[in-house]
Amino acid sequence: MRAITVSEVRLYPLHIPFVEPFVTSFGEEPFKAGVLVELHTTEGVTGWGEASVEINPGYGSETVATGMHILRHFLVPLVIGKRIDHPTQMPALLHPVRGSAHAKAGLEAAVWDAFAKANDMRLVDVFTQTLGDQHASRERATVGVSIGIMDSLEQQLAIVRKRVAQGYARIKLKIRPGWDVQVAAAVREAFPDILLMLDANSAYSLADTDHLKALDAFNLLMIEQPLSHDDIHDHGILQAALKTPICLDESVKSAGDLKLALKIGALKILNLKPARVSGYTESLAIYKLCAEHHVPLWIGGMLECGIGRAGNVAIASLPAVTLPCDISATDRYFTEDITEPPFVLNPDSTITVPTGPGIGVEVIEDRVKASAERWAALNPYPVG
Ligand code: OSB
Ligand code: MG
Repeated sequence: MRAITVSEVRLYPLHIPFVEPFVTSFGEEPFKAGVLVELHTTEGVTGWGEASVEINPGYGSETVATGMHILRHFLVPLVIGKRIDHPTQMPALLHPVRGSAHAKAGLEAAVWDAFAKANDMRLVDVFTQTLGDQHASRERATVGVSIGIMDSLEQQLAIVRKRVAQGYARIKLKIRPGWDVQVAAAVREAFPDILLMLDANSAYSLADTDHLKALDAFNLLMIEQPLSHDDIHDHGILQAALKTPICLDESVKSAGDLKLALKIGALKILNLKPARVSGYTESLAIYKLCAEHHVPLWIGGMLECGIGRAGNVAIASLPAVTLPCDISATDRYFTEDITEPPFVLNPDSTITVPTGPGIGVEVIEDRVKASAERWAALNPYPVG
């Protein structure tokens, strides 16, 4: 494999309007934010990565400002001038910086893309080469859709109807106290046969155990992250009381967290997001653990633009990803993405892995610049 040497890294704050607002138990995402990483190498290849930092320190604690700060002043200097023989060296290179998983994942993704392009390979084929031939891409990922909290049950049912008609393989509803049992009951009654799951984004505690038990009546595929983002222990206690399988999202930030959660029975299913676990190298380690231990696995999303989405589709196409993923078609999020072509939903509820080298989608530079300007014009805080 051909090594790459990093010569320059440019950062852009991201701002893309959503087609519909996205509300979770910790608030509303008014537009898609993030930091884009453009990485140049001395060999003349350009790689792109997306750091899924958010406007507020809600889901993942990192913001656009912390992402820009940590990348510019701490992470990027660790790779400038470095020769990288393989992208799996990235966690060791970035080791001096603790935390900042989303920022690290953005930079690591740009390195994977550049490395794949330097070797004229698709990103997914570099993943397979790293994992072993038995993990060849299925060329498409089976996908569902994540639906935000709505103002009324009627609106919620209407959007579920629309997404089911579009052909999504699984419906995920965001819940929070006051918007949970009655919503699950209404959607299950209207759609008796769909694959249905809920995502609480840490909105409950063990004191809600009896209330959450009521959800066992609705034949749910799983409930995602009911308890605190940093509490694996209590999920073990809750899982023992619930029939509905618990899926962890926020609580699993590394392969080590997953080993602990498996050992104490804190989950039956894993949502793997490359952004949450610091990047693709740790993601592949977690993927391998799930394959070895037969843990049902799916790939989650952070409402990514096409850059992050392409990487998510690539991982989601690997054979040990056994459940529908939170990767929807581009038109579910944006009227115009910053990459082309858009991701579309196939009639069999799948999204196809792009065929070009690296992430396989074209980054439209004018749109990247326009997006950074929109952030600068509208941003809620300066990013320096
Ligand atoms: O908890 O899975 C989550 C989006 C942003 C932050 C956290 C989550 C989500 C989603 C959206 O559920 C999934 C998607 O990208 O479609
Ligand atoms: Mg989640």
